Amino acid sequence: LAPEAENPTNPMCLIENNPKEQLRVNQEALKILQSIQQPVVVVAIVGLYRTGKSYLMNKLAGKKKGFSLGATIQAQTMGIWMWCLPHPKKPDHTLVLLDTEGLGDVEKSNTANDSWIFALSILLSSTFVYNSMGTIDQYALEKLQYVTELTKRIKVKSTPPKDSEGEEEDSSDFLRFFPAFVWAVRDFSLLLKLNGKPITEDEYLENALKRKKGTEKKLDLAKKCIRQYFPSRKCFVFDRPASRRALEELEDLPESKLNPDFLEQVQHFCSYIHEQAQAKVIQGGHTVTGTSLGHLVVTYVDAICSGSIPCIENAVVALAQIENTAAVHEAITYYEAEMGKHLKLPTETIEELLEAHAQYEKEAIKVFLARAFKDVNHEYQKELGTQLHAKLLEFCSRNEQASSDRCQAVLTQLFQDLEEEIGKGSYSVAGGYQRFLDDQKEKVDQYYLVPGKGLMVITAALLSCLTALLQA
Ligand SMILES: Nc1nc2c(ncn2[C@@H]2O[C@H](COP(=O)(O)OP(=O)(O)O)[C@@H](O)[C@H]2O)c(=O)[nH]1
Ligand SMILES: [Mg+2]
Repeated sequence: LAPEAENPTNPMCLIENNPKEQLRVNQEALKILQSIQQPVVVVAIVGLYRTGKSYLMNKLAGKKKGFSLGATIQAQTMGIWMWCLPHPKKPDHTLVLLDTEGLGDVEKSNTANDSWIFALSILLSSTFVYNSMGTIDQYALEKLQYVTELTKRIKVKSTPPKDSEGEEEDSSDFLRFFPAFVWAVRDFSLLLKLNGKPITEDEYLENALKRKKGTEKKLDLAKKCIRQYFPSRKCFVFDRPASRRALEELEDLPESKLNPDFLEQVQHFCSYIHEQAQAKVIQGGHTVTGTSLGHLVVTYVDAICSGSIPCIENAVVALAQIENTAAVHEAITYYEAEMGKHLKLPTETIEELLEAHAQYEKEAIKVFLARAFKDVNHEYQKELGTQLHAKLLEFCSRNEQASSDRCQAVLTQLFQDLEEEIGKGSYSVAGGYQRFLDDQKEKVDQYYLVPGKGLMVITAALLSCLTALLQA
């Protein structure tokens, strides 16, 4: 099991939004997020405070308690809360729930940042849930005003398109990287009917998003923006979960005390999200892990705090730099480990080393390509090539060294006897020199026969050893 699957975390504030302050990334939460190497399915929920968002997110987590509900929220930090859980349906994926706290709450959060919280929720999620109470009416659409400001809050490209049709192009660009959109309508009290005929929840939403004669321009724009930015749309309606008095203590109520229709609707919603919500993917089709989601959080919040508009392209470029550097490192580490494991130094021939290099170089490049993305002009792949070549040279010199060391050791052992004889003066007698030459030849022959000496058989070591003996 991956560590993240073993240790589901508790909800933590990831991006803090305190009154009169700038947005701030909570470093502790960031660390936890960045330790997750699995792909992430990111579900964010946004909507006015006290509309049952946290309650619904706890249902998605499959837990009775988790994100604090309205009644207990007083002491909590406002902003975007994060909860990382093993995905209940997708093995090797982590489900990241992002709950927003305090939207529209003038007392406890910095409402000037509300539209940034809204934009960040879109930028970071792969499924974006908009939660509202009652029906999808004028009021609910008005509260979705942030969606009409999105072009002021999110930039897709670092340079604006030059042609006059810029705006149109911009919105088509927008939607390619936007999350799937889900509208959750709570305490829904209408019958799902249109002109007397039963309709689905999705049809209800689509009908509400249609242009209608006589609607305010602002509302029309909100509808148009939702239709344009979110090509994938779903709607879920929920009955009121319990009697008015029971609502306060909803999270402690046994299921038997809840409206069975509500329970079924929650069940339906949860299985849809668990089965259909996709892992987050960014430009270039690269799947986002907890680690890279953490980088995105930092890049976007930094951009906002420095007074600029978060730009998807810039964030992806920054992410690619980090990921591709890591991919080079991972590939080199792989190459070194495999060479170390399979290659016994010194090798008998240089070909042996080169063959191993060719094989593990190929595999290392595969390791690199599996992780790298947006490697413009193969810049990082070239860097990997350079580093692999340097590693090869390093292995060659280690091979030579290992061979030299081995030869040296063999020689030392073989010639030990000779040196002892010389020391004793055994050859300083008549015919001694011839005997010395014979013994020496025998040792040299033996030396050549010892296996595993590698490339450096005729070594400087042997020559110097012989010279030394002659001088002795
Ligand atoms: N009327 C109603 N109240 C709910 C619903 N879900 C939860 N609540 C209650 O509404 C209060 C606020 O819920 P909470 O999930 O904290 O709302 P949030 O501020 O949007 O996150 C709590 O007392 C919940 O028990 C719902 O579907 N309808
Ligand atoms: Mg809440």
